[in-house]
Amino acid sequence: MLRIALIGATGAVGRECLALLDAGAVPLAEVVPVASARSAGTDLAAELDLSLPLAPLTPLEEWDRTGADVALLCAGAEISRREGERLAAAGALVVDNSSAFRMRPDVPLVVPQVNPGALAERPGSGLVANPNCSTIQLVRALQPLHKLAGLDDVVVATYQAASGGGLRGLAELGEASARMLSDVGAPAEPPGRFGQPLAFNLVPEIGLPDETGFAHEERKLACEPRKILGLPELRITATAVRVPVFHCHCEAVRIRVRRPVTAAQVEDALAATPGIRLYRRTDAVPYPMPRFAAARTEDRALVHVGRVRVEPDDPHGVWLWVVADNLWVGAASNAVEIVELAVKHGWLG
Ligand code: 11C
Repeated sequence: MLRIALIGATGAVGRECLALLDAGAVPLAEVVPVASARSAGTDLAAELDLSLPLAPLTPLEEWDRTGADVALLCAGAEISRREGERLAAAGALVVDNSSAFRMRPDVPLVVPQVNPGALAERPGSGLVANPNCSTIQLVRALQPLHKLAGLDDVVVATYQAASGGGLRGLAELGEASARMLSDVGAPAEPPGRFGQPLAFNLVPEIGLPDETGFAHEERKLACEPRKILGLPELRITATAVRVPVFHCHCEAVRIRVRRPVTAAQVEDALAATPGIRLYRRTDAVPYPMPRFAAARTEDRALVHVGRVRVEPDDPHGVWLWVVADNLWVGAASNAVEIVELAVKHGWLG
């Protein structure tokens, strides 16, 4: 029976983690929700209708940090950098949802459906990193193609939902959309969570650009899949765009594979992969869309893939359209599945 500390419990991903733990993902002695003092008074049990053994919401500033078997960090990279190693030193297995430790060689970066072997042993660092949301759905769709024909080169354009910017991002999109619908000529809202107004707009920069011009989200999409897939030489590049959609990230992916393939072979490989729902051109709903990929609990657990095409003049050129719930597949369920794997390996008492 585990004692889990959940840091960032009142945020968008923290709430999804609580829902998954409440559904019985792992045996629980207690979940200690931790958040900043700003969240004082939030009644998570009532708001989320939880029946798991939940301690009172504890302010981060007052939390004693001892006694947790697992610390789930969902409060952003700054807090992860401050708390992660300290919690690991206190004996917790730290599952970190931020970008703080992902590329460190002593920290496994894990998508349980893709590289569970990275967790064959408990890491000496005590840290396990959860990848970026847009990375997780991408590698889950890429892996069957890699097995089928070998990956050579990947180009991805993302269409990322407001929920990637947390509860504040969702609220900003909702409020600005309502304002514009009631007054189309209203002046643009000041830049908020997304750096630019998002309602009825597209923002082609997620995170800060570096000196090459690639934004932080694009750099994560280039680095993390190489580590997860164990392909350090893989050529992969991205353009990341924020779109005025509440939930689910979408990706248009162009993959150059090493051996020639047909669309039917690619579809069959994807259809045979657990956790992927394939949409064929002949299906009643012929492609996945963000409004529907998060509609029901069973949809939220899947990576939805459609628009499978092989270029008529190049049997190595494959295109996919990949949609997934970024808060669920892309964050909370991946983190909780890492904890499940640790339990299975007998690391947690
Ligand atoms: C977004 N992908 O949609 C980001 C959110 O590195 O875990 C998650 C950031 C991360 O804005």
